[in-house]
Amino acid sequence: MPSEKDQPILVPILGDQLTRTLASLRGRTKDDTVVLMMEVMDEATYVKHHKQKIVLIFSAMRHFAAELEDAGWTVDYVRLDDDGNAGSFTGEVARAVEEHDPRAIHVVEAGEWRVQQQMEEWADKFDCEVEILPDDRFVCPIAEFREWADGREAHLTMESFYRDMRRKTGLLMNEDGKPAGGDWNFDKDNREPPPKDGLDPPPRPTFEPDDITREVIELVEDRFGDHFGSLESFEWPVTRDQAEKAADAFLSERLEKFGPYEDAMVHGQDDLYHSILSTSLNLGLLDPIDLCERAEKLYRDGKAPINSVEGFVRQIIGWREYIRGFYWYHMPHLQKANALNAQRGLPEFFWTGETDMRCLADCIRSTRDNAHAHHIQRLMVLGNFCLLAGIDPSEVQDWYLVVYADAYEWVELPNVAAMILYADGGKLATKPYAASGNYINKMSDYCKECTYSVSKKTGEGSCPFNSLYWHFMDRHRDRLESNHRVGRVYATWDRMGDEKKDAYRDTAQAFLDGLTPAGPDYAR
Ligand code: FAD
Ligand code: DLZ
Ligand code: SF4
Repeated sequence: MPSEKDQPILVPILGDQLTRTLASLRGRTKDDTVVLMMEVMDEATYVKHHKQKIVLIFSAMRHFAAELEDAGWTVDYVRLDDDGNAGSFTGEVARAVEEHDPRAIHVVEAGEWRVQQQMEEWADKFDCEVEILPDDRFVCPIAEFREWADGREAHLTMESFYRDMRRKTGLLMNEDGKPAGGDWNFDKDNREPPPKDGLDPPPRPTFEPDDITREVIELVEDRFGDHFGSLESFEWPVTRDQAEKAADAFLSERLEKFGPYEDAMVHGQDDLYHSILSTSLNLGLLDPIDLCERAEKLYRDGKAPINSVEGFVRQIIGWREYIRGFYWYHMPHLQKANALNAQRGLPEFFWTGETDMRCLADCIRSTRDNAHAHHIQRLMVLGNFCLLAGIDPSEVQDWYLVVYADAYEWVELPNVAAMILYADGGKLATKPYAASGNYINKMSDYCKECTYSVSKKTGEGSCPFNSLYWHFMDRHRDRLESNHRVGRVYATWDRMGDEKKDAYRDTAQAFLDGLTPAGPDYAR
């Protein structure tokens, strides 16, 4: 029997915990620690993730393990195809406990509720102490959000949370305690449509697959060839150095115009001025506060305007933190929320991209080719469609979790269930993000070459968003009419004659009846 002194601490590091300063590594000595990293079938298949997402996670994990080993850590790295791979986190921790006989397991809490449930069983399952540490890579600990949210459940507005995070971090705060630039929020300066002569953003840096990534690409083609998405090109940053290069390029080349064109959409231009840093942030390759401080410095040095810098900081210490807090506050019931009783199956074109609706086709193409679409495409094209068409939240949740390389349930689920589908009944959004074709036409160049006519409201060839919008408003009148932010829409509806109303209802119904549902096999 080895003495306790000889027994190591086992430190499992999950696929989205690739941070050298992770709480479970800090303060540990290399000679009495075994790091455990696990590629497991359960995680690769609980939904059929986009192929690029699996390549990204496995490749980033393998690079991170190599970095740790180079730095002198002992890493027990389990590859997907290793003999005896138990296929699950708990199964692999059990094998590691057997092999290394640790005196304790130190692990950082999981990003996802599902995985956290497994972790919480480890103390009973294994004959050693198990310590689950808070994930302090976020600004707002889960317990702090709970305290903030308790008692104000009906008014969990992002804006008041965001101001608290500004005060807490000191980001964009002046010495007198007032917000930099004289305002907390420059949202009104974040809504420029694309100019008529187009936009010309510098391309983001791309990263050629090295030997490690190429090996993973082969594995994924071989084992997950039937999953959604293209692997024709794979350009994601998979190491901290690459992620830093991507961040440098964003801050120096695209941040300036990030603010004004945050909500713009242009056919075939997939990135515009967005940072495309969510995959690196969520894997732990970039530190969110460091990124915000660098953006703030550019503002303080007069190199970037306040509407861009504030907009970017708001997305990260506002939305990203708020969404995470909201997830843990409302789990597990958020998964089943369906306040609008939406029952329709997800249309098959979400997987094939085969639709004449040019806006949707472009967003789905970008999603398939890049495992990415930018925020306003996810919200106001894809999300708006699912809301208006009444697609079952569980099918929409699966789709978003599968298709985006940055998708983990903690960030995907609140955005889908609460932000786009209003399935939580309005705890997150004060009103549904419902819009007709007008909005898409104003903020993009999609409509000018679409088969459908955005200016035609009903009947053959009319933009489906136009009739779906009124169909949605009409069928949810009971719930929405009393909402003061929506109520006046019904005054417009009531002014329409019966014939016009019926034309909207009939056009939308015919469109909905013509949709082919995808069925379950694409996602699970
Ligand atoms: P930028 O536009 O450059 O924004 C900067 C950063 O802010 C992002 O990298 C991200 O970390 C953060 N951010 C911005 N908006 C949000 C938000 N609403 N929630 C959380 N963080 C935000 N983001 C994910 O990381 N994973 C997801 O699975 C995901 N699913 C989404 C689903 C829907 C329906 C919607 C509407 C949004 C979703 N988002 C998700 C948020 C957002 O669309 C992406 O973070 C963003 O498009 C990533 O691209 P970017 O890095 O260029 O972001
Ligand atoms: C998404 C994913 C995939 C595809 N594969 C793994 C894996 O093999 N090993 C791993 O550690 N993590 C993986 N992940 C991420 C997890 O599913 C999960 O999202 C995070 O651990 C957050 O709880
Ligand atoms: Fe989309 Fe309608 Fe515009 Fe076509 S006309 S691109 S369907 S909003």
